[in-house]
Amino acid sequence: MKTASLATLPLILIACSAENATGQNSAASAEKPFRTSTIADFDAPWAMAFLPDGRALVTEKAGEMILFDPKNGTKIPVAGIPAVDSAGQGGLMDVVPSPGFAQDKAVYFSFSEARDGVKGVALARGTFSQASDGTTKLDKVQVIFRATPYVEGNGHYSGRIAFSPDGKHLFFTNGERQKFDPAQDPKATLGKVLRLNLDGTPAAGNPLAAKGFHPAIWSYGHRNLLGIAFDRDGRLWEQEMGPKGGDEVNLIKPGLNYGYPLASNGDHYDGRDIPDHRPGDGYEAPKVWWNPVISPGGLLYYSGDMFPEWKDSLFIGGLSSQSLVQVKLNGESASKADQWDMGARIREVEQGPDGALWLLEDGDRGSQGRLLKVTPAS
Ligand SMILES: [Ca+2]
Ligand SMILES: [Ca+2]
Repeated sequence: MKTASLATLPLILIACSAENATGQNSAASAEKPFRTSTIADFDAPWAMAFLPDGRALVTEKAGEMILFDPKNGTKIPVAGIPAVDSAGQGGLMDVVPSPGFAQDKAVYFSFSEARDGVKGVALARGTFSQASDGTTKLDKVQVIFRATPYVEGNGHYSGRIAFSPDGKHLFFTNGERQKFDPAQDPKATLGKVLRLNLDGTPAAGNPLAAKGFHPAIWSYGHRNLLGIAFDRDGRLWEQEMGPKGGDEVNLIKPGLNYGYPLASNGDHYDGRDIPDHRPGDGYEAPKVWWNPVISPGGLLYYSGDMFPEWKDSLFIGGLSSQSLVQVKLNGESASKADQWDMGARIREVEQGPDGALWLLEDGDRGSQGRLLKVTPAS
């Protein structure tokens, strides 16, 4: 016995080194505190959300919603999604189940649409059901809110959805559609965070309605808002794609003006200057900003147990930066933490029921649209 184990020991060591040299744990990924597993492949996915039973709804930009079961990899198309205008940045966008999904089976989703020659982002709601043969659909689909106004162009729709922690309100983001000034226009919902009732009507008590603003507006002066998330204390965090050199994470408070296009730590892509944020300018400055930009595509507030060291952090999917970005929160302040190279444009970050992190790659510019699961390295 003793002789045999001594003789095999060098071989075992050699085998281990070879596996490390050629396997998935490359030198670069070995620095990460997590391992990344490829779970599925989608066609230009945009968003995902877990249902209470552990399955997930995934949207694809061209207009498909898919019920995905991580246990067995089954994909079932969800019927009943209206026609979407999938051009440029537009398409089928966010999907989030109702806070009361276990009882009401309601699913909220956003998409871009063309009407009378102009385009905008719409918020819709339908009732989820699955027949005994497995087919799945949304019934009674209704558009419950439309951005104001619809304009020409295919950019900066935003369209992210988040429910308040008490489940009574829906926050919805409307991008400024690459038109700049609507972000400061009190009558337009473009470039705004909106607070709605669950039926899509403007919530009572919104902070600027009495001043003549559109009654849905909660905060303004935003550009392209591709993530909103509540933290454990009920604070609302938002990320937006800023202009050149001005990506932001903001703490959203009611009635405040976040400055775009009058203040930004970045500048216009055509080279025109935008005054930087400075104390006393009347605009809310970002808590964290990036130059060069990361191109934030999706935002998650991490509350799971699988990565205890990640608690009270925001995670951002980076598009042009092809990265997963961590921002640590401490009360009302935020600071940059890690930024890991993922080798693909990351569009969406979600937390699974067990606290694993799930990522969706964007399907554009060489990225494949894979669904990735992130779990601890050891
Ligand atoms: Ca999501
Ligand atoms: Ca500037």
